[in-house]
Amino acid sequence: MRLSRYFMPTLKEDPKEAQIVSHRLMLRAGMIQQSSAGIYSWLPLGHRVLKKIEQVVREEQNKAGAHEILMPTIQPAELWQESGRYDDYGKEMLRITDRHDRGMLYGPTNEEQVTDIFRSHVRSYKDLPLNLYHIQWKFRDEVRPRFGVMRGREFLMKDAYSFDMDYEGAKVAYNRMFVAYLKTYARLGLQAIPLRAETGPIGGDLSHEFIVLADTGESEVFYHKDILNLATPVDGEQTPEELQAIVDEWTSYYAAADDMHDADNCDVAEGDLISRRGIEVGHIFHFGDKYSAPFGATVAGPDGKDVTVSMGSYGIGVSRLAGGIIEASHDENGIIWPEEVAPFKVGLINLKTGDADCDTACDEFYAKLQAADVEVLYDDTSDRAGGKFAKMDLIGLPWQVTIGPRGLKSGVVEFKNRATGAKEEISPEEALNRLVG
Ligand code: P5A
Repeated sequence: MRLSRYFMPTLKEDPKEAQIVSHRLMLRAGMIQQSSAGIYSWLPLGHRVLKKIEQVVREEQNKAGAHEILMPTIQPAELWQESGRYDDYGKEMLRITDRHDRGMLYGPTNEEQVTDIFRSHVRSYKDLPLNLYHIQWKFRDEVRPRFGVMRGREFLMKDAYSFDMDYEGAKVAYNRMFVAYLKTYARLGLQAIPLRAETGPIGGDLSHEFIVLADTGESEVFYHKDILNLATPVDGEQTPEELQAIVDEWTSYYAAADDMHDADNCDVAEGDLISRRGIEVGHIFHFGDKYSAPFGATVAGPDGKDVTVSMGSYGIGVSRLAGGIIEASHDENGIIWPEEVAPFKVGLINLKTGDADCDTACDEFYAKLQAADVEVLYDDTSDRAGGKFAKMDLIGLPWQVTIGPRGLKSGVVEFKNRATGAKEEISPEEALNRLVG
């Protein structure tokens, strides 16, 4: 992409409304624009990041055997009356009336909708286990939308729903999602801590939150320091026993949110207990028959008798993650994207646009990167060099290649690693080799 043709409305000054670094940097990098409180448009750079996060989440859900569907944002009130949550949800639910005076709502979550799909089609234990997920916008009329996309009113969530014959099966589904989450966050360059959690309005008796450490996080967490040294589970199909062993290992260390932490009865040695703030980037629930019972979601078991299915739901805050990753990965100059979610892999800076040799060298380098399918943002504008460097650091692409008249004379380009700041002078061929593949 040529920057001269791109829509990336960066800001030089810090926007006044932004209280935390991710919100400030997302606005400054031209990733998002507020539409109303807690509701945002995603501009090209932000949209690329959002799609990349979504794709990582999708790949790990698919690997875990979940099937992607797409349910609507607008749901009929009847479904929520059937589960009894229509009244419970209160003001957080955005209620709408259609032209026939039918009660509708903008979905804050999809337990009811997916249970309705299930009961319409699944009849036999032979069709289980089943896990259906979608990546869809949600609306919750939060009392205090704040911190940009971190606590929005409209936000993108991945929500998966599992259906099993009994608790044993549901526990395997739960563990499989737990392990998929650990892999997902690791691919996103994040270190996530699972915490035993309250189930709140989703309900159920078993629940974990996944927390990413960041000073601006909304929850205080207490954890055993060694939890940060655990290895991410490896890829591959795991047996129920292997899944359980991984979950047991990760939950054997102490980790609790402040509302679950009891300082007087916590037996972690003082030097081992760490307290930090964190961002909730995922939340998983086992709730058994809370929705399947009122919905009559049953299957015929091997003996022909009907069994009410045991369910769980599993959420990841996809749009929140865009902010969460920035909270975890930035410096005083801007964002530092992990490669998996970077909007482009490399920024190409033409130090002297208008200089015939520089333009030719940059255009050729750009063409070669494109031919090799390397995502590149090419600053071909006539801005001054200082401005170009500052902008590239701000938007945080993992690699920067700078081509200028002086380097060209000695046959080198400058190759910079955004994360470490390390700069090397190497030949254009060597730079290409490092970026391709
Ligand atoms: C699990 C999936 C649920 O809604 N039902 C379907 C269950 N869980 S949850 O904890 O309420 O939300 C899941 C994740 O969504 C993100 N999230 C938000 N992101 C941005 N703005 C918000 N207002 C918001 N609310 C929830 C969080 O990452 C949460 O873990």
